[in-house]
Amino acid sequence: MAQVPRGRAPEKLWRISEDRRSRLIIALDLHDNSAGKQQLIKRYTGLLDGLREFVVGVKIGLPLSLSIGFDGISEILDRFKGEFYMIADFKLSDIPEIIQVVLEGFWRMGFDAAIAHLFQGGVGEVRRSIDLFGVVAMSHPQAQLIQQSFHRLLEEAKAADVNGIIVGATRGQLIAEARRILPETTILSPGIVAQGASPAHALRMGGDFEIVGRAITMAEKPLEAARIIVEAERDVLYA
Ligand code: NUP
Repeated sequence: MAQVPRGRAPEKLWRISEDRRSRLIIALDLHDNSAGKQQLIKRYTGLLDGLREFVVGVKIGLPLSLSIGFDGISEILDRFKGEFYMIADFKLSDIPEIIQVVLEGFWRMGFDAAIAHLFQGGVGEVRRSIDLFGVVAMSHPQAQLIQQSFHRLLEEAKAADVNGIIVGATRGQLIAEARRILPETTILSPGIVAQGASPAHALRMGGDFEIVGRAITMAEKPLEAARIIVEAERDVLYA
């Protein structure tokens, strides 16, 4: 298995982003047991089909796994991994050996990247089969403990040579600080609209990509919601 070089920028994500002139990653946190699996998969693939024009990455975690199972996720990956950068967000926080095994499993499924915590230590020891993003600052207001360790986690991210970091869009000053300390690192920021940050705010503060879930997935017109966010991003990027 080819290994991802430590610290390398997530090339596929940047390439798709440049082609689409977008920095939007969708969080597909859909959890629904109201229909059969195949029906749900059809509904979700229909959503992604429609969003192709604006979205560059797809973030998948436990909610969707509970809804359609890992087999269902594999179907989605097989169909869309050529078109989107696929991120497994299970916020791994285990010993390095186990994280390594999990990354191999994700790689086999077709994921391009995974998100892991850094506070447990040892992420630098993990042999990577896919890109790895480390959580440095979370978006929710209760993330006090993590926030107190912000600079320490940035050091850990640097030492572990992760391929990018997660800094909540609700924490603009921390995005700016992360950009100052790690100028080359790719920064992904969740927390847009549903958690209070406005579209493109994270980019203005020095972030690179915006992760958006409910503001799109629960919108009456998801394509329209995605378009509004991407247009705000383009105003910042190509002004
Ligand atoms: O700090 C974080 N905040 C956050 O919301 C780190 C995350 N990975 N997320 C994820 O981003 C969260 O699990 C969800 O999938 C997404 C935000 O969704 P929404 O608030 O846009 O619906």
